[in-house]
Amino acid sequence: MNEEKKTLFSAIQPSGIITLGNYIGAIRNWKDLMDKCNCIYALADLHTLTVKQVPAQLRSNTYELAAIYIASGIDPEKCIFFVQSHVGAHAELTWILNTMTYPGELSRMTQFKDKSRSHADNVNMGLMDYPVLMASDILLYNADLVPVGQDQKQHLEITRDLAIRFNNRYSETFTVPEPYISSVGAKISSLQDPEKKMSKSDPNVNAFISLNDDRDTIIRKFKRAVTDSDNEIVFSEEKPGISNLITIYSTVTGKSIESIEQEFEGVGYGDFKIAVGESVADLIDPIREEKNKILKDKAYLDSVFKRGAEQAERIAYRTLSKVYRKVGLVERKH
Ligand code: ATP
Ligand code: LTN
Repeated sequence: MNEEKKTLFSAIQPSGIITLGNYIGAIRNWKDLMDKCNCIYALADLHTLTVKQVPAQLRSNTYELAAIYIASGIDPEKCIFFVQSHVGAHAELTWILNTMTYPGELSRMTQFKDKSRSHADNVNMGLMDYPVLMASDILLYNADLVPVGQDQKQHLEITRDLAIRFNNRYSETFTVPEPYISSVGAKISSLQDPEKKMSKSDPNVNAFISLNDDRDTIIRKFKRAVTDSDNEIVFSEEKPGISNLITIYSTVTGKSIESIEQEFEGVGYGDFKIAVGESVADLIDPIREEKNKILKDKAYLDSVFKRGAEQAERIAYRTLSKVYRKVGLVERKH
């Protein structure tokens, strides 16, 4: 780790095949930050257990997500890249932080409320405790920056509160992290309900573009995307459907919103939707093909996980033993 560079931590849950929203809101920025920061990227598999998972599916989603990270340009030689459950310190720090977190802080979280509604048959303690595990992920590495989409901002606030609370109670220990949320693309909406975020666990497959979708599927989903009644390609809060498509097109092509409005002046929604679909397919096709190649070599992925866990563990356990000492637990002698 280069001491002069800032440390950055982020993670995605292997809870399904990732969407265009995850790519634009998270992974795309990770790549750009790799040369500027010491980057640590995790596969947050423990977080996925907060909702019911099919065990074999979870395992295969974890390999899929790892292959997608690499196919998207996250080079495991240039960052620390690991599976959360391989480093025990994450669960251990969660216990300590749980003793300083209040139920009221967790029960008011938007994600908890949303998921309690969508998984009403399984509102478990882990679902409520999700942000504390996330805080542990970040604080173990003393991350300065955490690149995430808009939906995770609240969880970053709890993380900051817990870091400050611990530092005040036991003396300076944790770095208080800053969220890094890009101005465009931090919230990509569902293609079927622009008021909702695009989510990989949406039961309606037409609501999201998955990184496994082929060109025809992508274009078909964009053609079916819900838009507003007028036919003008203009970005506006009153037109969330078309504005979402403009945001996607802008982030994927690098063109500004104004230049897109000019380019498509007088063009109907139908043609614009095809243009957005084509541009997204151009982005996703090579990533999907590369991902499928990488996936064939499980031994390679296992070796990446092994090395990443060793690197992460060294940092994480250094922080955890400091925490254990500060709260008064007796040190284990080796
Ligand atoms: P799930 O549907 O299983 O809850 P998710 O699709 O919301 O999952 P996460 O694994 O929770 O995805 O999020 C991974 C990253 O992607 C986070 O940084 C999150 O902020 C970002 N992200 C998720 N959805 C979007 C979206 N619609 N737009 C932009 N960023 C997003
Ligand atoms: N909760 C995150 C995934 C996640 C994460 C993290 C993100 C788990 N641990 C630490 C940033 C830092 C989500 O995006 N749903």
